[in-house]
Amino acid sequence: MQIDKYKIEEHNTFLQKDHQRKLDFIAADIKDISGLLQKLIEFQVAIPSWALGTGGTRFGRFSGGGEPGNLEEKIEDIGLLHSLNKSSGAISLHIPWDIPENATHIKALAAQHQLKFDAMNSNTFQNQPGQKLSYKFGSMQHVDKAVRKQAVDHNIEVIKYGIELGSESLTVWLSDGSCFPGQLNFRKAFQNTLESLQEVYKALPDQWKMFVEYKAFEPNFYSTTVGDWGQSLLYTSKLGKKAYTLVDLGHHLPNANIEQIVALLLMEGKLGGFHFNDSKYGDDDLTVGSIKPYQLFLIFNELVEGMDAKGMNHANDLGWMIDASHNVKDPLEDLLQSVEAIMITYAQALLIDRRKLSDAQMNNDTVAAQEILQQAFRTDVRPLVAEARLRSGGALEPLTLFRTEKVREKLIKERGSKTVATGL
Ligand code: AFD
Ligand code: MN
Ligand code: MN
Repeated sequence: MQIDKYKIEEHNTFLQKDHQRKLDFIAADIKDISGLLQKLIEFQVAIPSWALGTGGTRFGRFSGGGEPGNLEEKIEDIGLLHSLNKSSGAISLHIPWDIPENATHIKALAAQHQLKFDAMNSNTFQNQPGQKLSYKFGSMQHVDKAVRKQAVDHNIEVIKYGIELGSESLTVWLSDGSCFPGQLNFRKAFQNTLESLQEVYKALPDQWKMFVEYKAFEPNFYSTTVGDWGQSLLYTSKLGKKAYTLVDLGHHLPNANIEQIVALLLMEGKLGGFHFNDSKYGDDDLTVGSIKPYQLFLIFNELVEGMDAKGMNHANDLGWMIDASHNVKDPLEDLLQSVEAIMITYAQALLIDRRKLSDAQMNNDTVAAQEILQQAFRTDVRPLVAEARLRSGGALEPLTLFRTEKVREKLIKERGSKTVATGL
């Protein structure tokens, strides 16, 4: 389903006066408001094709109904989100969960919804029906060369799908590792994985990037073969210029200083992109900004500062994507909240007085440095984000409109209440 343009206009007209009052209030304190709004307008966050259905745990799954049953319906759902917030103009596909059988048709459908194809994701953490060899003991790290080759071939196939769709990056997340001490020779596992990644790297088209995602634990509980940013950086450094480290916010051990990791990867030119989510305990895949909004702000502070220092384009030079799971919320509502949280945080980071912060650092003025950061963090930038949306043709309050338009009810009517989207 789609939301008619006039519904968005009606909604905006109704809220306009109130919005303008709030915008005028904050605009009075901002020097280059049109420059700032332009950055917000350009910033797009990709939605993963696996986040449109209800997630689950190993204990159960409680479907919410009206879930997309195929790739076309997933594209329609993201198109709907994008028409509301104008900030989610890209889709990230997971193969084989979402094989584009007819690439021309899928490309045209996405273009109709103004969506681009972001990173392609491979899957060697599950066995697929009809698959010859098992990934039970790993894929790219496997002791058996035939299993490693199967994983490499799969990744090369994913690249081929991506080329057909106009994607320009591949994300490799490996669940490889071991569950018990002694199970694995760490050095051999690393070498095998490196060799496998090198094979895939060779198949990358020139302008493509390869993202190597790390994760501390799970599904393996003793060791993970790409377990942290240091290990990912080792692989990507050895692979070459087109290989980058991908940071998923939920993939660190508790209290890791993610903002420092981000700053250093960026400095080394090795930060490729992000999987946004939030977590309390582990890889919880909760709504972005719902648990540690200040940490997210500190990360964006490093991103903006680090990208500006290198003259990078905020919108295009890194890959921005959500990676979340929705066990109890409506996935579409959750994604609207997540994108909003990212936009708010990005806007706050843009407000930081860089010169003053740098002076405070040079003078060892800890108190001033903290004040400068918190001044930006405590500013209510929601009217700025809403104004950027308004100027791009989106809704002032996407979530409100989603509810008043009864989108989920309509999707359930269209698709039924017992639908299951592909994914985890
Ligand atoms: C995993 C990883 C990785 C993977 C995704 C699949 O974060 O990004 O593609 O979830 O659902 O935890
Ligand atoms: Mn991820
Ligand atoms: Mn994850």
